Amino acid sequence: MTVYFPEVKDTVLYEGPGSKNPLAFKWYDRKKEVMGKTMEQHLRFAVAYWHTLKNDGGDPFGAPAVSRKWNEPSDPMDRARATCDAAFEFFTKLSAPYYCFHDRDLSPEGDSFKASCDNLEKMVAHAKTLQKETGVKLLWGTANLFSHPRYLHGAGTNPDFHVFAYAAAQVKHAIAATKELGGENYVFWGGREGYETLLNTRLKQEQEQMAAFFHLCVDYAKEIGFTGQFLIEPKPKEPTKHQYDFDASTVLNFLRTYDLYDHFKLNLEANHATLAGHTFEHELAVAGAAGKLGSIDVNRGDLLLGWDTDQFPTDLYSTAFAMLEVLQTGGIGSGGLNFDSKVRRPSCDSVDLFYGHIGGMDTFARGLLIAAAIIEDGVLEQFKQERYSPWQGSLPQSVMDGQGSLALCEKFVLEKGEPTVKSGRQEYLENVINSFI
Ligand code: XUL
Ligand code: CO
Repeated sequence: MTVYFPEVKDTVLYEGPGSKNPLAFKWYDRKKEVMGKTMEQHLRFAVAYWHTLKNDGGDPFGAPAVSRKWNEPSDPMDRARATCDAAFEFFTKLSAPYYCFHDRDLSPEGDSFKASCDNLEKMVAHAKTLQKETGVKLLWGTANLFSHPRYLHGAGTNPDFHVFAYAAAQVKHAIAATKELGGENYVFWGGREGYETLLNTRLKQEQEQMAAFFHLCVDYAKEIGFTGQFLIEPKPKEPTKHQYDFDASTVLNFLRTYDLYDHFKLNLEANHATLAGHTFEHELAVAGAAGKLGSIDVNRGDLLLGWDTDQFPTDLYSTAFAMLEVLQTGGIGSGGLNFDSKVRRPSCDSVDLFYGHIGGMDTFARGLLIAAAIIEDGVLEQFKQERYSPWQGSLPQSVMDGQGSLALCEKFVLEKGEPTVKSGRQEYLENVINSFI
């Protein structure tokens, strides 16, 4: 059997914060209990097949820069099988419990639609065998409806019904593949579902088409008995200038408008949040408040660069704030933390893939510990309780219950006079957070 990562001899293990071993976890101790669940149960890490196995290091200015042993076979299906074998060796050595894939990462596009479907079916069978052998599970599957030139005007939002139908047919197979592999969720990221210029675009029609597309998917999942959670992944721009799934609020509004609300939750990505001008935790909080926090793509952007750099998460503040939202929402259910992250182009060795994931897993494990300590201490909750305590009176309650009136508020003000201005104590609270980090 070919070994694709000979530089990593054994499974990466937890050795504790004092370890100097770069191929060991310093914080991710998967069986450690935190607030009643193990770290593994809280974090549900997944490896992204596309970045980890398929990223060739090419960028708009340069050729593919990494050579991977699994890319050596010249026949596309042999290459796909070697890639899948390498993938499962990687997942196992990293002790990652889950992975995520697009249909076209797992299997190559064929000469016809039918040939592409046959390729996918063969690779699903291959992956299924490896899942059984290793115990690694599928967090979510998705369809790549954005790379092939046929989708250059979008998939579900395409002005040509022929392309819409092609995308629908492709997604049918991707959902079936996800079901076959026991996928716990299915993700829709609207790759080119947006527009470049209104000069050639019927915005309302495109959004209605997208909704119709989702309804077809909901019907199909019901028809075949796929019970995994459907997720939409918001992103404000890139590849199109205006993406219809701009951010969490926009997607929730879209789902309500088109009678799709009950069928979807959200998959929030850190770097997409920052591209939308939000913090990651803002997007998680918006989804959490609506009961729609489904899953998370963990990465980070670079605040000096305006695009989706998909870097591995290394910022403790960001992971602690993210895990605070996750814990306060009661967890992510069938979702997980998918590393939609890639190593930088100059990190051209296969072992760099391990360093990226180990760092990301440790940073989130530490973020979890910090968030749990803050919650257990109760300092933020006590502060908020005090801050909102004026809402506990009988008039505020009746306002909340829809029984108030402007006249009753006026009466209240006439009795109470001028409100006392109170500090939000932001700097104090930031100092408190630092004492946990
Ligand atoms: C693109 C992105 C995707 C989705 C899955 O920015 O994040 O990789 O996660 O299609
Ligand atoms: Co993503």
